[in-house]
Amino acid sequence: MFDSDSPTRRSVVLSTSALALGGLTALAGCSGGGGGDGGGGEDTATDSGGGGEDTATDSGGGGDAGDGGAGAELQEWFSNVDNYESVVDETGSDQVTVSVGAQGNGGAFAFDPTAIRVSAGTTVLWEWTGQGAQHNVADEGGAFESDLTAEEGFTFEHTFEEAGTYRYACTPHRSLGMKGAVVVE
Ligand SMILES: [Cu+2]
Repeated sequence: MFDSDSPTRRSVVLSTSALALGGLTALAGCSGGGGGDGGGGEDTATDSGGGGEDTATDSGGGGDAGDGGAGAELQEWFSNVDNYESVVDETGSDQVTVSVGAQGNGGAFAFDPTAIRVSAGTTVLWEWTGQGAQHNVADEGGAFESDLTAEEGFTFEHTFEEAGTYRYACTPHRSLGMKGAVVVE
């Protein structure tokens, strides 16, 4: 019984897997083509103003984003920040105000604007809303750090003389996504 049955079964299995393979191959062919279309983007660099060499700017890639584009670098920094959309261009302003304790990240745990682009020599003034408990402003690289306070109207300022990308966070709420960035050019 089984002896006569098994060749049939096997051939069924074989042809099924052959079909499956065929299907996979077809799929792979499709997605390969699609990827090619999407990845070609030479004009993606306009998006972030980064040094954008050629391909790496594409968001999908795990590739070497670290090349120089501030955009890709910030994308990762802001991966757990729910109020980040883009870098707000404030180049040409002498002073820019960022509120501390703006709505976002599940409460008043955000900076607003989250990310700004300024010219060298610009002073950034952080102003506390008084909401969401105690906050501070602490640069990841140690370039500046404010007091930790919940006082409404408290201010802290820093003048950015050196070009670069400065990532900062509120120390107690960093893990909630209370993060910001200043891109100085
Ligand atoms: Cu905070």
